[in-house]
Amino acid sequence: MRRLPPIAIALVLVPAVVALGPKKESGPAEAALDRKGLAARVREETLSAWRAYEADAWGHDELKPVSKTAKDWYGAGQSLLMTPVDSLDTLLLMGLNEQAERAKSVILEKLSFDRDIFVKNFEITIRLLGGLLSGYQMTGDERLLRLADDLGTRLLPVFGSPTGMPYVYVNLKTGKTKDPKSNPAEIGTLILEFGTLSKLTGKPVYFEKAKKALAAVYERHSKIGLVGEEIDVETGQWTNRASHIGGAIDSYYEYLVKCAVLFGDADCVNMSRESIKGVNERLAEEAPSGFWYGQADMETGVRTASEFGALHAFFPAVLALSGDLPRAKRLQDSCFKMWNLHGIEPEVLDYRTMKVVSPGYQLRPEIMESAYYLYRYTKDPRYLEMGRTFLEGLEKHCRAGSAFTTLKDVTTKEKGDLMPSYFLAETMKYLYLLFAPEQTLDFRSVVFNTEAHPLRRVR
Ligand code: DMJ
Repeated sequence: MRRLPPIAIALVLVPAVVALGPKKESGPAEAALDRKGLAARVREETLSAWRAYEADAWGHDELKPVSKTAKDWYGAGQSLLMTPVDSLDTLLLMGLNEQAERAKSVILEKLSFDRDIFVKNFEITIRLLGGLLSGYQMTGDERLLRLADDLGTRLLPVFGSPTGMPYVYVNLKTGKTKDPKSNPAEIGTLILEFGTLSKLTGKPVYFEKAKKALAAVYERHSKIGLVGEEIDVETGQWTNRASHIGGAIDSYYEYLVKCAVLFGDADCVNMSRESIKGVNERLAEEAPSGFWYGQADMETGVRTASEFGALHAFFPAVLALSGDLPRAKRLQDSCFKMWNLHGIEPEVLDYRTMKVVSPGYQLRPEIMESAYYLYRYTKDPRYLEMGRTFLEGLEKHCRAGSAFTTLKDVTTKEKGDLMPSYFLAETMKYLYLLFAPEQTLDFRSVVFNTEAHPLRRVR
């Protein structure tokens, strides 16, 4: 595998980006917490969940662990191997080499993108393109890069709208596109994967299309620096003015910051700085229950809701990465409060009343991701303790046979029946990396895509 320079070096070479990286704090001494034992426990749980996938859903997209059946996103016979592709780098990082080898083999033998199906560009990019690229960078197996290049080529027609912003769906065989009503997250969460593909293949078109799309959202921000929840990619008009940091917008902010870090792109440095400023000025809120980020009209700034949930919990990580540790720490404390209300976090909470608005838990990783970033930057053992609480909550409430399942309701703990591919890609990976020795993965030498696939800078 080609060794690539750590991001730390890139930051020195690109002074504009330096401001985005927080200084490492000298934190309190590590608590007497059995990190080694916890890392081993996460690894065991991952192995057992993977085995359940192998036993009951092998070759399919995802496992339904309660009914012990499988889910294929695009219908029977159309599996795109979401779980193997999403899990490959997690298995490698945990040293589960036999399982990683089987995942890689099934990908190389069975994964074909020559399919007459409309796929969701965003999901396919973050899970499959991201997974293939990190898999390639970790194994050096050129066949994974060829698959990524083939997929990238088939996704490219998605950018064919008058504004350059992608349609929601693209047909992998015909290149036809559909659904012009999209959102900042689905439009703006492509540049890490497409950009890395450009660098690895020497084809600039991927980076250019994704950057044009990202900039097209940014250019349409309101006078007060906010973006809305839905936009028509053909007209460029906002069709929903609700502004927040939750689903449909979330990873747009994440990728502005990470584009600056991974590529040292000066436009992304400016766009991310301005965007995070708008969010802090207009959406942050001090409430009796803590420090949160709510919802406002993107034009007027009038507050429209005080909702925060599992998806919003990515933001402490982004704040930390952008250099704002004080806000990151305070927000993570609020997230932890949200988790502890019912021993597992709800999809949405009203932080003014502290009542659950949407009661499901989709095995989401964001809160673990933020604990991991904060631990890496501060070395404060409180984040390890948080991680242990998250792991115990998962084991207590989400276990389904030897795997894990979503919950329909965190207040009753009624179970759903799905182990989404991001559970092994993200949730277990971030928990493992939180407890594992730092040399397992040099945090500063990679940028994680929004599906937790670690991407290395390519020169
Ligand atoms: C993942 O697919 C990604 O993290 C995405 O950005 C948001 N949703 C899920 C996890 O919750």
